[in-house]
Amino acid sequence: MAPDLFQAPDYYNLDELFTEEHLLIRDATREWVKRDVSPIIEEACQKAEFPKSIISGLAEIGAFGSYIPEKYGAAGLDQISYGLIMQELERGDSGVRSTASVQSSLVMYPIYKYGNEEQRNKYLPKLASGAFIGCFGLTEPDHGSNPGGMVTNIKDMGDHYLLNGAKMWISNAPFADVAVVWAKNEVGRIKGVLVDRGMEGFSTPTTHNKWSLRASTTGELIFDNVKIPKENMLPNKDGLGAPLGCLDSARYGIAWGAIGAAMDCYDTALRYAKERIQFGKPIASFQLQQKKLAEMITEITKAQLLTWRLGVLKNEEKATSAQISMAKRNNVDMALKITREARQILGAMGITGEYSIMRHMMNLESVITYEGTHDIHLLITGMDITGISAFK
Ligand code: TGC
Ligand code: FAD
Repeated sequence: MAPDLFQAPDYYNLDELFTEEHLLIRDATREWVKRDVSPIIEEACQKAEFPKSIISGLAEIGAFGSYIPEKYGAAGLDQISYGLIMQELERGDSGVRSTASVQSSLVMYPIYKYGNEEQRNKYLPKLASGAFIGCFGLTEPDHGSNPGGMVTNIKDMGDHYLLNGAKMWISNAPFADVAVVWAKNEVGRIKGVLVDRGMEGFSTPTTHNKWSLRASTTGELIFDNVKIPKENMLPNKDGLGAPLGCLDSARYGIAWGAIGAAMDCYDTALRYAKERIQFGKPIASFQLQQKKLAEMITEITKAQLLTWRLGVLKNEEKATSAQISMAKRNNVDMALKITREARQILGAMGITGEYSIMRHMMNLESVITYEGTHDIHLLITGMDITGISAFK
């Protein structure tokens, strides 16, 4: 793979909107990605392997539970710092960002928000340090966009619960130490339970043959009469709003992450266009190529501004779920379109693993689907502005 020469575009001087701490955190993550992710990520993707060697580095840069308080071993940062970390990780690869966002927003967040103090103390320090990897089981074979229809169920057996059912498409499932699993109780109320690796009747087969997000391992969670100790239930929130609250946090991180992937493709295409000579001139001198590049930087800049504002609202605890949906949908779509244009600028070279563009493009096909599909987020905006749900 070509050396990582990434230079981040900042067309509207957005750096002036960030604090010194934000910039330090972002630059440290950027450097870490250049040093520890870029040299190995292409091979990991080709082999369809999550590079476990980066887990300790992710923990050291504070990517696991960035905004969870320091007393639980995490970094205790603000929401913009979390977003900037996600941006830089996804600049390297969406699969790397996925691992950090699942760990932070889908595993540590529910334990912190919905768990009790014993559960926080038991799991959060291990998750923050990377000693434990977690996963989040919401999607089922027959319930993707409609998680409220889930059939995975939990029965109160007196001194324990019995868990039955299956989850599908679960990031990090095959090697996760703990799974945050959503299941219905006897009266159909959705509850969150912590399922530890090794519990009898719990298995996690790997999902093979993915063309997308190959550096992130995906699998199933299968529960066959799994005995769940009573202390493993998350006590402080139930109902569909509980998992959806975690998704708000993860979708927010993805909105930032997608900008990273887009910036990487734009930067690669710009450099290539200035160096590649055809008809005796750099291809960057041709108006059609300039149009592509000019439109890319315009879209990236709009997404940066949207997302910075969302970060400010998030810090003030004022960001709504619908605002987060708009940013996730807009930014992932923007990034995917940029990967396609950037790929064309590189001609045949664009399809090779020598450059990151095709890898980003394939990754983003998952990102536009998971955490709520492109169309579901549009309908969430529609519901918010009309007051009418298209789902009912
Ligand atoms: P609806 O009736 O609208 O809502 C049910 C309850 O939930 C509340 N709620 C939310 N709470 C917090 N955050 C949100 N974003 C919320 N949206 C809704 C709502 O107020 C209500 O509460 P209550 O107290 O009245 O019961 O629910 P619905 O069944 O009509 O469905 C709405 C819909 C379609 C928007 C929702 O189900 C949805 O978002 N579907 C998409 C599913 C999804 O995003 N799945 C993601 C799985 S995890 C994943 O993909 C991880 S990828 C990991 C990686 O990065 O690798
Ligand atoms: P479906 O819900 O079957 O949707 C298929 C199509 O129908 C989509 O285009 C959708 O937009 C459209 N559609 C559905 N309903 C409507 C409607 N009402 N109106 C209009 N159009 C509609 N899940 C987890 O729980 N944990 C994870 O860690 C996780 N990781 C993932 C990793 C990867 C690589 C992938 C690809 C997925 C992951 N998912 C995970 C699952 C993901 O969240 C779901 O794939 C997603 O929510 C969509 O569900 P589905 O694939 O079943 O599609």
